[in-house]
Amino acid sequence: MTSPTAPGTVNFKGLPCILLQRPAGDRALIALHGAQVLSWVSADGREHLYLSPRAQLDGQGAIRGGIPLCFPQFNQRVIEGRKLPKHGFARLLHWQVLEQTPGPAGRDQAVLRLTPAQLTPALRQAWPFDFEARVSVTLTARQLDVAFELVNTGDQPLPFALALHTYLRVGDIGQTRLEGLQGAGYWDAVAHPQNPAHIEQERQPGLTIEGEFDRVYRSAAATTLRQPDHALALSQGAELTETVVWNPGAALCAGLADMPADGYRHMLCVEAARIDAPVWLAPGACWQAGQTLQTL
Ligand code: TA6
Repeated sequence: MTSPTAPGTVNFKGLPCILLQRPAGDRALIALHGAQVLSWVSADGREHLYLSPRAQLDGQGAIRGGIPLCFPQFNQRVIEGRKLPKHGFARLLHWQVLEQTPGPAGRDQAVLRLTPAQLTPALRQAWPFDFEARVSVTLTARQLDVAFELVNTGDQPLPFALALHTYLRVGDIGQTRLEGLQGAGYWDAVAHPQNPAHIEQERQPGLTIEGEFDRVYRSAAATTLRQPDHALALSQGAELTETVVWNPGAALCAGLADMPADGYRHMLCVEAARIDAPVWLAPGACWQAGQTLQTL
């Protein structure tokens, strides 16, 4: 982080960002590009999010790491024939700062906004809905909350999917375990890439990751990420009906230009999502959901 670039923002490797901080030392960094949280450090100095050292930070493409926002489409799962970029456009666009709440040590909440004014003509044509999207990031002791809110400002129902594509930092993926998904149905996108309707049931009380792992769990239940020296509790609103767990594994990671070869060893995505049944938001209606991360 270096000198301020615009009122209320800091410059992180060329990207305008908002810095939240608390007296005890907790801090979070949010890029205006994508309204993407890039870093969350708790008061003990521990970084909880993975940001690839090779992430593209030119404000043009998707940033590999932190908490990308996938909206209004998840992956390549087109809704109603409206073809959009993979994972939608929200992570590719510049968001406006709507509010910043001052706390005793600086700001501890920020709200960013996206409206159709930020869309290119091609995106507007592909997705001709009127909306106001807001992302609120709130920092409290040992906890980070990311909330997404959407208002349909148009006069036709608006369909969308959503994922908070959270990249959690881990010391070693081989010593990491994710608990809380036992009993949930899931689609294994590695084993059955063309068939999201192929549902299996999770039997493991704790997931361990060996190789590429890409599953959409039909679960909004809380999970716990356990590492030898630390644990993190994750929860999500009931409207976020799926939890996606993703790690590219060594082979796929080697082909990702914005990841170092060993990057997969230091991250696990645990995503709070709404995928299988997109939301249809009525004109004038407002929809809200979020994810909470808490150190244990
Ligand atoms: O959420 C998991 C996933 O959809 C994977 O299938 C994988 O493609 C990942 O997201 C990352 O996508 P990205 O476009 O950011 O490379």
